[in-house]
Amino acid sequence: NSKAVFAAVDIGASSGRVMLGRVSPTSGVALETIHRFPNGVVELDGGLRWDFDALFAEVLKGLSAAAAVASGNGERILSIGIDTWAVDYGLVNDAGKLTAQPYSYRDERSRATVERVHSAISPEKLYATTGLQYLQFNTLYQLAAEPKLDGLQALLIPDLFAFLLTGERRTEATNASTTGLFNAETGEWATEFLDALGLPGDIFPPLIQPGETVGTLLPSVLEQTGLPADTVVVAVGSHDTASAVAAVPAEVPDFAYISSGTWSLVGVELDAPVLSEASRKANFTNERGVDSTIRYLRNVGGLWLLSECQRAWAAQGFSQSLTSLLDAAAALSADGPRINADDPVFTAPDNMPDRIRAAVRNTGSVLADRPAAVVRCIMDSLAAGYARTLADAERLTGRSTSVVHIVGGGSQNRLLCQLTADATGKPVIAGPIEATAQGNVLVQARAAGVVTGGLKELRAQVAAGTELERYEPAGALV
Ligand code: LFR
Repeated sequence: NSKAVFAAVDIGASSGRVMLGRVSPTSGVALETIHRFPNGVVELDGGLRWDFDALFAEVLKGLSAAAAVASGNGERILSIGIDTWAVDYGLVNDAGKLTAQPYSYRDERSRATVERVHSAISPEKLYATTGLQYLQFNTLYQLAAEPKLDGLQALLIPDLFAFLLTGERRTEATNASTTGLFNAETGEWATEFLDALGLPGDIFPPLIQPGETVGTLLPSVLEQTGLPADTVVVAVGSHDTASAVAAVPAEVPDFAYISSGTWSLVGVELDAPVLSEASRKANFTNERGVDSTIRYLRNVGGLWLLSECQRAWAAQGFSQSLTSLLDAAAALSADGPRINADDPVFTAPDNMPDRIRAAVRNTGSVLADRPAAVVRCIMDSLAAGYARTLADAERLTGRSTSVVHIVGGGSQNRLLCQLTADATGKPVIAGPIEATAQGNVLVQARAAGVVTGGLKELRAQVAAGTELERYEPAGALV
């Protein structure tokens, strides 16, 4: 009668990890990182791509280490849940082979196809059905850039992992909602758009909901990992942001959230999509959350700006720890220059400090040539972007919010959290850092019957298991 544990595969744009999640029905999720590995876009075959083969090898390595740890503890891994970034996909042929390493959304090939897609389906019509914010790299624009799709199926990145582990082809619904080919109201594929764009009707496999079982592991996977034969892959909020939002430790209904990592996803949770023209013009998205909720949010720039600067500085031989950089930035004045952190000029990799300096110059200001000044500019700009986006969300939904939860890597950035409280005028509750993995594990635990309830109950589990930090806005009476 070994104790049940869950494996979470959580891969972001800069690193991936395989974790073991132990869930107690009263004190939340305890995560143990079993294997961590780097990720990043690579230049390959004339494009910016993900080295999927290398990632899959790391996942297998992590799962076999997890199997060894669990069996050493007398524990049993009941299931595996997988989440990654959204939008991107790999093309698989009839024989189940990946035809190329998947393109990254940071590749610019889809820029050229946007107009063609919009001449087949107007942006107004696209939004009224899908409710998806316009981003040049949304899946439909990427698919429109493919030279050939006959006989191929597109598997979104987490679904591609699940397929290689189980042999089952499915599209998990929260991630399907980022394709631009998914109906926000019905939760089904927008097949009329597939037709209008001349895409094969079965370009995506059938939908699966978080909590449903994808399948058991292939014999070759059992052999390579040493996992028990009854281990299953369970669909979770496979879009990392969906898992993160499911694990926002909110205790009041009128909360806003910021999932802060490579990107910052800023918004509120709704029961039904907002598909108005005003919402389209403000470029808010209606992506699916766990339990068919709507993640009403906008992509704001994120810590990508910072990590790309650090990469550039390290290449120039400048290496100051992030902590001391942030301390130096915190000591600078709050009225320095700002940029629009969401500007697509920051999407591609390389030369980030130069691009930020150029953006500041375009606003008529000057940015000092010191890393701390650049870091301060990024932090002020992100906090301003968060405040602006939150105000837009309140206006467009007609709801006010009383508290802002920051989850993900950015929740440990004290400067960013305080600046966000100051800019929004609302208290900020920071944590957990690993919200995505927590959401992943909790959906599996619920599917296994270890925890029960809706998102409210899952969130109470997160709150019970996390030390949260609270930031009051400057000038507030506390
Ligand atoms: C965050 C995220 C965002 C999505 C972006 C690209 O990791 O998943 O939600 O807009 O990556 O896929």
